[in-house]
Amino acid sequence: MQKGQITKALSGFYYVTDETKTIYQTRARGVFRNQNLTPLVGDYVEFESDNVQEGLIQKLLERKNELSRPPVANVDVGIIVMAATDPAFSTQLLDRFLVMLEAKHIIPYIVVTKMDLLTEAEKQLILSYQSDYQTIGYQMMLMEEAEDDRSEQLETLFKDRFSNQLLVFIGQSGAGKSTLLNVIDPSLELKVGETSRSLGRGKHTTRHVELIKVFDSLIADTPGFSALSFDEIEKEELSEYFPEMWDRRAECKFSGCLHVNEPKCAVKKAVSEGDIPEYRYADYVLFFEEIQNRKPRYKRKGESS
Ligand SMILES: Nc1nc2c(ncn2[C@@H]2O[C@H](COP(=O)(O)OP(=O)(O)O)[C@@H](O)[C@H]2O)c(=O)[nH]1
Ligand SMILES: [Mg+2]
Ligand SMILES: [Zn+2]
Repeated sequence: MQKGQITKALSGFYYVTDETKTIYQTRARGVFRNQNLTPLVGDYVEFESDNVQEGLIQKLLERKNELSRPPVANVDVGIIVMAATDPAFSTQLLDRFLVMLEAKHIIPYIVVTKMDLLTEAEKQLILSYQSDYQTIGYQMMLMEEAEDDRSEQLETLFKDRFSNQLLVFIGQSGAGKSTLLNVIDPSLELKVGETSRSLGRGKHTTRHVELIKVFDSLIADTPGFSALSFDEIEKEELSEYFPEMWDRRAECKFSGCLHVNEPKCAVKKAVSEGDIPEYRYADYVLFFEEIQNRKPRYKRKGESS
């Protein structure tokens, strides 16, 4: 049995790349369909093949995580692209992305674009956010204006931090994702200023997902998280996805403290003393209420009652 990773899915074929970087065109065993299992790009698989044109995937290995939009498994890093302005910088949107990545055990990395459009005073505000988020433990890179510096900055980032990682790009339309990817790999020739579901290389059908190799990383060619609701998160687990709150939970009076209405709460104390920014806590409460008020879900197939 051979082992590899699915790096592209197209028209019922799965392209599996093995350790030697050889790509095999394979199909999935019929048994997956009966078990309601769909191989995803990013899956590690066992397959059998006599030649690169034909092969059969026999087994899907366990997934670390999976996204539905784009349909990708085993994502390591989520690069959140946030514009400093146009569209306006929003800590609430950033916190939403961060929670979604944390819940999937994907390491967030924040890149702020359009710094060149800011006044000095506006720059100071972004720098204060950078300091807040780095204190929590998140990396936040502010993009230099000059094209040359940018590509150097990004090449270093990719080679030092993202080697052998599977990445997805996340961010609002207009945030600068395509622009950024073009700087990282000019051969992508992505159109900028266009709203498109895909990052835009080649012909796309809805069944087409491909991992693009950039330096030693793989990038999913479709931006992640088009839906921004917390459907899969329960309110009791939400504080796990705010690292600065999770770290303080042992100091709360009540075990299982949700940091909302409880007295002697270490999180609320940290907010009042300025150790946790008020906007972070406000977003926590907002998301908490969103989860609490969401409509009961219809039971999914396979869920017991
Ligand atoms: N001034 C400035 N404009 C930028 C920057 N990055 C992207 N843009 C512009 O923002 C618009 C949207 O960029 P695009 O890459 O298409 O965003 P996407 O929707 O996230 O892929 C385009 O007009 C880009 O030229 C930047 O760092 N500075
Ligand atoms: Mg784009
Ligand atoms: Zn608490």
